[in-house]
Amino acid sequence: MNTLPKEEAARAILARNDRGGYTVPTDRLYPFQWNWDSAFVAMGFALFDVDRAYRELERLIEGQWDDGMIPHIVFHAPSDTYFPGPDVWGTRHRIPTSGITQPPVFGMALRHVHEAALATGEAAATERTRVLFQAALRSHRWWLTARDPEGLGLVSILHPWESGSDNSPAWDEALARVPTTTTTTIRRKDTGHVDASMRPRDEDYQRFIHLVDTYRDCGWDPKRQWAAAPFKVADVQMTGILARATADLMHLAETFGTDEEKVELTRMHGRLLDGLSSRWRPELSRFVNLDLISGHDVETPTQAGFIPLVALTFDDGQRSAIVAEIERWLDGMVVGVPSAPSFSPSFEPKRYWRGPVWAVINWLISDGLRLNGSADLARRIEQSTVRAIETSGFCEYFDPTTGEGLGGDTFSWTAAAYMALGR
Ligand code: 2M8
Repeated sequence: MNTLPKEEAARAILARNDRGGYTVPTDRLYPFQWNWDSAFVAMGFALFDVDRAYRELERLIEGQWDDGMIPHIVFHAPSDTYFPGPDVWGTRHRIPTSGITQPPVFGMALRHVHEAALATGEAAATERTRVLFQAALRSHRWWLTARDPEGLGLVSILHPWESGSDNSPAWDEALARVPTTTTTTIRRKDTGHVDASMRPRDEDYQRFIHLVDTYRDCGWDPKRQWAAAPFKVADVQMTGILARATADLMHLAETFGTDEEKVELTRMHGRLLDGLSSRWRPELSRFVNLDLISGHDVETPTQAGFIPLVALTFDDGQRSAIVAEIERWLDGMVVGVPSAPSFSPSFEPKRYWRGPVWAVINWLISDGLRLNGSADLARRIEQSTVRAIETSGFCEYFDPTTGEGLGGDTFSWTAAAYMALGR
């Protein structure tokens, strides 16, 4: 295997962001353990240090709630460089955590780490995977009961932060219904670390915190939150990742699951694939979210519309349509896939999830393209991502029109993605 020109630098970033078995996304801007960041980081570690890869997942699970939810942030150690901290969330978990979740890449990462362990002969792998498999299964049960109580086969987010794509134009209409009033005093720290023009706006933060206040007032009880939520969107990115992670757990269940668990996972998987398939829109050549408050499709184009590639097997017609649509989004860009296409009125090439390119999103899209037999486009996306990182550094994200690196630097998931996509 060839060594990448910046492999050592990538490993050094993971070492530098290590806080004792878990990795912060980057120093100061994000000083805690984030859920899906850690899952990607674990897959990066699996390439050269399987023990450390397991450790990342094990430390994340220290924050898992009794009802199965894996929180979006685990506050292992105090820091005053991020808002909102544990006092705002008020979740009263034994280790302080936030009260919402994030995309369940965990199950994908677990299979990945387990297979790396088998390949390297990591002695304790079986027992470690067994424990983490149970944690993942409990979290998938939580997803389907707490976030699809109506049995749509689609899981919903109750907060844009859950999606991982905080200020995506996909949320604009639904978020506009959320009041800007808050009982918590907002003391943003992010704009002290990076330029405010790259971050969500103040009004977004007011609505984000209004939602936190609302759910904290529900005592973080999933049923009460579901009933009270002024923001509820069935998300195809989340459902696609959950369906794929469920398939990965089905694979692990062959070794680690009981017969009942195998049946349970197969049912979950079928339900999610049915729900996901119903969101394909042939006239748009992508999948669309469903706003459960208005009952309307969310047709705003964002990267989320392609993520179901990781879970579904497309027929030839669907595959060539989605490939052509992704190619249209790449047209004229230095690096793609943009989080919103340049032809969209919402496109802002430098502002967070409203246009920039994220290496981990490209990781998912290229993985899904490969699964669906489109290796050429997958390779093109991987190579342009690796090139952008080599040119501009291990930044949080990239301007698709110039390739410029933006947001935080020395970013953990960008380092992990570099090693994974460069191979
Ligand atoms: C960003 O989100 C956090 C809130 O979770 C923030 O802006 O404060 C998103 O890019 C999210 O996807 C990511 O997990 C997190 C840490 O990298 O930062």
